[in-house]
Amino acid sequence: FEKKDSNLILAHIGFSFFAVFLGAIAGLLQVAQRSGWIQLPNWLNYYQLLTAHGVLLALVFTTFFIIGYLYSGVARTLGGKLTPAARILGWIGFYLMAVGTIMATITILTNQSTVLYTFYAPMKASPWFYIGTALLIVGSWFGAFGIFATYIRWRKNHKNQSSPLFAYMAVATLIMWLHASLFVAIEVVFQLIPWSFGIVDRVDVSLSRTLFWYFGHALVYFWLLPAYIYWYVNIPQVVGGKIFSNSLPRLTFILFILFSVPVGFHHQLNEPGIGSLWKFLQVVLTMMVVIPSLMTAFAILATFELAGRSRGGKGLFGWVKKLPWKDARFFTAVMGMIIFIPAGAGGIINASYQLNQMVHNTWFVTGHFHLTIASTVLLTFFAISYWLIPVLTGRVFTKQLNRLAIIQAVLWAIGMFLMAVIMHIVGLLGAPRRTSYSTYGGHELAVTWLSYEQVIATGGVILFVAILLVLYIWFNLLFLAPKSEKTIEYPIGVVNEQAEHPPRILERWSFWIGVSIALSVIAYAVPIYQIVMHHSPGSLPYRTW
Ligand code: HAS
Repeated sequence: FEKKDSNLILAHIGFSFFAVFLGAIAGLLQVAQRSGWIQLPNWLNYYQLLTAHGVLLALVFTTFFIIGYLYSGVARTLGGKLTPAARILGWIGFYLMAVGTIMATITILTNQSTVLYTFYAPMKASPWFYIGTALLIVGSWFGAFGIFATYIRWRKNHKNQSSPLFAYMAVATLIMWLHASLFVAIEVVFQLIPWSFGIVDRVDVSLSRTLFWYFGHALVYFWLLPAYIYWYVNIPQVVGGKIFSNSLPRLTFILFILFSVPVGFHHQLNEPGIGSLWKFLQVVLTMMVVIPSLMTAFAILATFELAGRSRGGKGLFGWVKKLPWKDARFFTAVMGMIIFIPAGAGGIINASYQLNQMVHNTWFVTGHFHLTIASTVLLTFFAISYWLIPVLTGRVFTKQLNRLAIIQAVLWAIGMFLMAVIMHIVGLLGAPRRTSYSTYGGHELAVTWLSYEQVIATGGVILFVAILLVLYIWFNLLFLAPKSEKTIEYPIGVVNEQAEHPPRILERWSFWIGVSIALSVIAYAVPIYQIVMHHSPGSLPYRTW
């Protein structure tokens, strides 16, 4: 990388690590409080810690890391460097996101924005929290525009060619992100900021939650798709194999552009004010968004099998042994993939209309997203960092660091087993999510949850130790590990020779954006119209705003 590019990428990645550090401390303290292990001082409360944990890890860490990673792959695959415009846009985006994060974090730490990471109205935060989150989102748009600028330059110079897979996937991810995040920006700018400044007295709660979830489920794919990019594009090189197909991954990402957005009601299945027909439609669309993940499972296994066989693996499963299990860049990510199998099954349970009545707002859901974002995605991001930072700093991911990274991944899996799996079980026994320690006056049912809570907190402690390990590895890779004499390879997989040429239609973005908007209009136009016309109790009649 040119110095100017590696500085930009390192700034994003480095900032994201800082968020991990603070977010993990908040996580440890809140789980210890909820399980009755500690009492918090007067100036700190459980919900405040839960807000910091969610905002810093789920919103801040992910956004910075993803933009940094996407910049790296786009620079690497589209001519080896970013365009000057991309660099400028990238830095503007970085500073907007950084200032926004600092503003939001200060208001959380001073207990002025204890509204959790979903910031549902009518819980009200300081206006500076909303302005901070708006800056985080708008900053990420600048990052996206920088990537588009580099992509457009490449397309101009390579007429009638399919773009490299990494760049294609980065563009698809960001198209989906722009579409979805526009709606949370509308919620924040037109509803929450005026309301928290006192310019309007009330907000339409149903509308604000609907706008949030329009964005909110696509958000989870904004986290997942970069992990899929690693699985599809980088890992084949790490395992010494080839990318299985050149079209299937592109189709997968197109399906995510189409189906990530019109599914937000599966978070609102228990909410009044939305007709069950519309909820059912979105449940069906949710089942559609499962398909590209099943395609991914197939393609990744095929890639691994081809790699294992090319290394001499024989028989039905002999190829599994030939995979580089001792390489943390592989092992850590595969741990995430394996966890995604039960995690995805949990998602399908959540999405099943009737079953959602059982699990909604219980610890089952918290367990689900600790297996998805906090395991599958996070472990994949750890694996990425183990080669990306060396590429950027020129420092070696030594054998000793590799060994620590493998221990880290094993600890993570054990910690998550104790925490997230038990959360699923106790969730089915009725334990609610998002409540501080309570025995509910010694209620018979609530008392049965207590022993599970001890196991969950133990898992939390193990996860915290694992986070300290990863922070140690990152610190070494950034500042201490020995400098390499050779240039460190950025692993980009090569497509299998037998793979077909991708159909041109897969890169006609305007067409897919059009279909995506049409699907969202079908899924959302009528219910939003109904919410606005029959505004929820306590909110302003639509006519006055
Ligand atoms: Fe979810 C709630 C449904 C995926 C995150 N989800 C959440 C929340 C978060 C979240 C954060 O329908 C809580 C939001 C809140 O605060 O209220 N989710 C789904 C469905 C999927 C799904 C159907 N979720 C995710 C992902 C997330 C995530 C991914 C983060 C990254 N989720 C829901 C629903 C709710 C929900 C409801 C609301 C619940 C409620 O009532 O509040 C699907 O996308 C899942 C599909 C996945 C699969 C798995 C495929 C497996 C693969 C692994 C392959 C393995 C290999 C191993 C190759 C079908 C791809 C190789 C092995 C070797 C040996 C070599």
